[in-house]
Amino acid sequence: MPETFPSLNPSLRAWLQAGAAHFRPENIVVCDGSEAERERIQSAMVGDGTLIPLDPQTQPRSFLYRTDPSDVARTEHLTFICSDDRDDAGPTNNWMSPAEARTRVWPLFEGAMRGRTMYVVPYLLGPVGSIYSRVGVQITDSPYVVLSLRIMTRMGRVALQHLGAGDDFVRGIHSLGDLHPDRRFILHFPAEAEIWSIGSGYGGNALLSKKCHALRIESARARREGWLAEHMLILGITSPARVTHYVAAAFPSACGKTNLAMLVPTLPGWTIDTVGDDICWMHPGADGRLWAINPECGMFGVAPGTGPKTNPNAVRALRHDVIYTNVALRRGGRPWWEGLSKLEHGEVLDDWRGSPWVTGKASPAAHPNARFTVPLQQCPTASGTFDAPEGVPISAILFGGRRARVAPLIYEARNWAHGVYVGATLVSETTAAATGDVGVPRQDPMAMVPFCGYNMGDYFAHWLKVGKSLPRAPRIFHVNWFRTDASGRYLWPGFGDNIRVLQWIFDRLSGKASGQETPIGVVPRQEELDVEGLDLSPDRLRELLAVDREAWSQETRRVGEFLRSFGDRLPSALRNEQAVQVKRLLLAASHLN
Ligand code: GTP
Ligand code: SPV
Ligand code: MN
Repeated sequence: MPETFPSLNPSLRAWLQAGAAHFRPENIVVCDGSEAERERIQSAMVGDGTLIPLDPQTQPRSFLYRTDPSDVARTEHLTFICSDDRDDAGPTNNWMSPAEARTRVWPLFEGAMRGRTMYVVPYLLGPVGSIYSRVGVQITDSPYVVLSLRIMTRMGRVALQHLGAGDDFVRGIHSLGDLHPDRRFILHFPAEAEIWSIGSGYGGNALLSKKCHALRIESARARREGWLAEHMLILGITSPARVTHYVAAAFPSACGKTNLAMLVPTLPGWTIDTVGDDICWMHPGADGRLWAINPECGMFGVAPGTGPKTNPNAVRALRHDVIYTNVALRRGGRPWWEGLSKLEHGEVLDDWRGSPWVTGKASPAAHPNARFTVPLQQCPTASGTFDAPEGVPISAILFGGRRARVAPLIYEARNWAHGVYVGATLVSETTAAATGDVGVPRQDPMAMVPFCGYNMGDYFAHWLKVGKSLPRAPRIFHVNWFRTDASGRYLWPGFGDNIRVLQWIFDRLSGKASGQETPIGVVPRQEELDVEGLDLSPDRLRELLAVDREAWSQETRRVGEFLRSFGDRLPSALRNEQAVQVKRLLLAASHLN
């Protein structure tokens, strides 16, 4: 094992030396991000059977990776914020004292890399040359993580160039450990800008650049510095009149960000520009607007449900150079998942675990949280704006979730403070992106409950403060593509037809649509929504836009309890918004619109 890293800057070198002494790897590789390095790692993994090459004719340079069956999604109950004061983590985070982290978790790293290679992965979050970009260095003993980070981030030499002689980088240590859930921990030290992750090789648990760094660590830094690090897609939309607006949208995990970020509009003359599909950093600009960059340059997208009808742009992006995780495999080396294509009757596949699976079997062939990892530039609607150092100006922010009932298709907040209340009271049904029950409604403010690195009461206050400082703050909307009828069918077609909802947002921004006031905000008048060509009766449209007083009164009571859990950290402005909503609902007629 080499004792020095002659080419690296002294603070990085010292940290790596201390790490290597504790983890005791057999080899150390400092990654440069080159094509040759990628090929070396790939062929070693193909050689030892951990990476399965797909059909080179139809899936060039694409591979399947299977994770341990106990390690298939983020594990929020094993994810902790390690701050000195428990209150700084807040009621929505797990907390561990730094002292306990040292006695309980640090020893798990001792000798954890024995017999393995320790990869040192420098990465840049954000465009090259942007003043908003940040450097991280992840130590990992998983070659799959290295290949994934190479797609998700600007990795290697370019990151070291950004760092230069400086000390300002986020330190991430990651080891697969023994992959046992009892010895799995994902710890964050926001004050030290450090991440420790052990016992998982999956997604946000292991690609530390993503949720751990770009959200949990950076949200805490953003609060100190006056900007916002959010779980949002970034999308540019151009109307037939050639007006362009950029929007950012926060939906919880597996609730439609990647899909909305690359929709194929079903209305003629509209075009889109995919800037980001998961994470968004927004800074107040000199012009009084919020400017957004995507810290990532790849997508780690949900495979099931992605097909030529629902998301043709994703299917096109997946033509080559993809790493698939936990999808099924057709004989002949083509990947498959529920919603991709029709199988032949009686066709036998390997399921996500590698066991034989026959069409018609009740359990899915692909894991419900199976993913594709692919460079953003392979998305046909990514025009390169994601590389712009200054980012894009945001006209509207959307909050949304999966709600079978209650939440209408779209409504607009009355102003910024009300919009923060709408975001803070977001409810969505849980999905397979995290372990635990699926389909249970939960409070997920700004879709950030799993990702906020500090007390969310303070986070709400920060949102209010940022908005106050903006002369041209974005307008705030709430959307719900997932409302169902009595038989459980989606009322709204979704996907490409979501452009119809975006069109209403354009009409609100230009002043063309007056909408209709309700106690929860402004909803479209039925005639303001273009539903031409849809198989949608006026009754169903009415149901989609309905705001039911009884349902909303119950909802608002539950929301009140949730907000009270923040105690005196809850900003008084949100307490006021809550009181206003209660009052408006009391005064309203039972049929609100
Ligand atoms: P994360 O990567 O976990 O943060 O997820 P995401 O928010 O990017 O969700 P994604 O776009 O990958 O969608 C998750 C699931 O929701 C997929 O199975 C999609 O097919 C489905 N979905 C996305 N958009 C819509 C929509 O407009 N309508 C319906 N019915 N389903 C949708
Ligand atoms: C999410 O769960 O919101 C994701 C996938 O984007 S992961 O990277 O696993 O967090
Ligand atoms: Mn996500």
